[in-house]
Formats: sequence, C-alpha cells, structure tokens
Amino acid sequence: MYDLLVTNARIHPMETGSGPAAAATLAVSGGKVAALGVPADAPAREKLDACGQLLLPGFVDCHTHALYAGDRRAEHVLKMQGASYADIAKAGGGIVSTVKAVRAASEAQLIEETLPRLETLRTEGVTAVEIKSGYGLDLDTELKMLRAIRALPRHISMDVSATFLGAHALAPGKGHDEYFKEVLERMLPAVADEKLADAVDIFVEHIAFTVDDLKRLAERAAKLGLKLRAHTDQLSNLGGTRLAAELGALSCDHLEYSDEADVAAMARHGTVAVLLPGAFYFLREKQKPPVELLRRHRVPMAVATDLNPGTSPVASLLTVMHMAGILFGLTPEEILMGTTRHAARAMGREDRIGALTPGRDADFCLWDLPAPDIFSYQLGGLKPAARYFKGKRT
Ligand code: DI6
Ligand code: FE
Repeated sequence: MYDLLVTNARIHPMETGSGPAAAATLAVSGGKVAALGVPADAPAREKLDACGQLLLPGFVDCHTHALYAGDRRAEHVLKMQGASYADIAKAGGGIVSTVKAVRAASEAQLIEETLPRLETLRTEGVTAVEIKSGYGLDLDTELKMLRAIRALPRHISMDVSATFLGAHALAPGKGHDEYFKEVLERMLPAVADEKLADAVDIFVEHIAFTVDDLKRLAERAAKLGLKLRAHTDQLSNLGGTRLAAELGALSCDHLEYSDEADVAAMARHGTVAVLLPGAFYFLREKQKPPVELLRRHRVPMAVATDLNPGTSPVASLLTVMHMAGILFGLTPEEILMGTTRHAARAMGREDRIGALTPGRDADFCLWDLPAPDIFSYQLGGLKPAARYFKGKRT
C-alpha cells in the first residue's frame, strides 16, 4: 500500500536527461519515491490524477547567499554610473555594507527578511536551496547566520543546506592574515562543532582570498568532515578552479575566466561547474563561462541564482534558467539537468534529491505545460500546478 500514487502524468525523472517521459505513474511511501511506472490501480492511501500534466523533480537552487539584511540599492546607482564591482568593494561598499546590516540584525530578523525570498523560489517549484554565510565575517555573526539558516526549514517546506563562507571578504578593519587565521582557527572549528554547515566555501579573487588560502581551508575542512566548494574565476583567473578540483571540491562556481586546464581538472575530479547567469547579467559582465569546453570535457553544469544583494538580487530560479539559455547558450536539457540532478550533486545531495528515482525524496512538481523545454522559452508567468515536498502537498 503506497501513501500516494500519482497517475496519468508525463514524468521526467531527470536521472539521465529530460526526455522523453519515462513513466505515467509515481508511487510515494514514507516521503520517498517508492516506484515509477506501477499500474494505475495499485493500492494507495491517496491517488492523484495528473490529467496528463508534466511531472518534474523539484528544482534545486544550489548556490545562494539568500540570508541577508537590507539591500544595496545605493551602490547599484553607482554601478549604473560606471563603477565596477571591484571599485565599490575597494571603496568600502559591496559585501562589507551588507556585513554591517547583518551584524546589526537579530537571528529572528534575518529569518524574517529571508523567508519572502525563499517563498518566491518555492512558488516557482524550488524544493531545495543552498544558502551561504559570509556576511558576518566575525565569529558571532557567522554563527548567527548559520543558526538562522539551520532554522529556516521550520518555517518553510524546503530542503536547506548550509555553507560556511567565512572566507567571503576581508573583515573590515582586519588585515588578510589576521582575518584568515580567525576563519581557520576560530570560526571553522566552532561551525563544525555545532554542525552548522554541510560545506565550506571561499571566494578566490584578487579582492578576497588566495589559492594558498583555498588550500589551507580545504585541508582543515577535510579534517572536520566538511565538503569544499569554491567561488573561482568570477573576475579573474588565479588558478583557483584547478586547485579546488584537485582538492576534491564538490563544485567550482562562477567560472567566467576559467580556461581549458581548469575545465580538464574539473572533469578529472568530478567537480560540478556551477554557472550563475544572474550575477553575470547584473554585473553586465562580458566574459562568459567556457560552456563549450565544459561540454567537450563532459563537466556536469549546474545553474543557480546566486541570490544576493550585491551581484544577483534575483529571487527567481526560473528567470536564471532562462538567462542560462539566452546569455550562456545552454540547451533546454542542460538547463533542466543544471537545476535538478547536477545541482543536487553540486550540493553533495545527489543521493537524496534532484531526480525522481526510488529511494530519493518525493520532491516534485506538476506543471500544466506542453514540454520541459518551455523553461528555456517562456520568461515569466510559469507556476507549478501542484508542489509536493517529501511526499506532502505544500
Ligand atoms: N561573488 C558573488 O557574486 C557574491 N559573492 C561572491 O563571492 C556577491 C556577494 C555580494 O556582493 O554581496
Ligand atoms: Fe556566490
């Protein structure tokens, strides 16, 4: 006896690709996918006739900085007048201005400001999200952010994974060595101790941290059982992608300035390339990530919002999916894999989410749409007809 049996659906499990529809029925037990393609008259406590609608895994937004306070409208005006992201950061704006707002906010306030952003993602069919810290840049505030991230699933039916990004920017008033030592020796052990993060991340960039920092962080993180992710090659190529891949990173993210050696390293080490067209768009970048090389080397590509107040105030994965096609030339198939299966892998959760195969969480949406390639075509106005999270309609 299944808990739920969905019948008459066009199911794309996204295990290997988007089409054609693999089955018409999906059975759920204990919040997990129990089986696909069982007879429509199999016994179940609840049945749902999907009336021929599309059934896709819930979308996974595998890279966000969605927990923050305030906004950065003022610097956006400067940026529109020609200031670069690096100029703004050097002038004490950028990440550091959000740091001030986050330090001043309580944990409850951070949750309250973040929930509407997640709610927007939720209504678009997102069932899992990764959220990074990195707007605290001191022990207490980094812990406050991570505790708030850990608390979010109590308020919204969404899978939330937490990433410690203490190495996001230099803390105001502190030198590089002093601050990075604090990240390694004080913050990282405290985060691991309280089990506040699933992974660690670092912004490898001339305005942030070095490849040597990446190496030291990766070594410490591995000892503490934390997975590694890295922001690399967003504004310049410092060699971070190659090194992060060699160090076993789950993903390298941004990659606008990556070259073939970087891509080959990702391929060798099974690192996911996370592409972030929202930041590319909002920064009016010209340099695109090397999609053709990623394809040729068969590096799995994920697509995420990078939702953050400075470079991607875009609380819409569907919009970013559309951008991935128009701006980066990803195919409909790549975009769908990039927001399901490959996104789950970038988060280190591919055994649990991102595809609808027996044993994985029953996170899925029904869409009253003709075919899954519609997400690359139509911009705006797309909403799931029904959304299930761990087998429950939400
Ligand atoms: N790269 C980004 O695009 C975000 N963080 C990073 O390392 C920007 C975060 C911000 O500007 O608030
Ligand atoms: Fe980011």
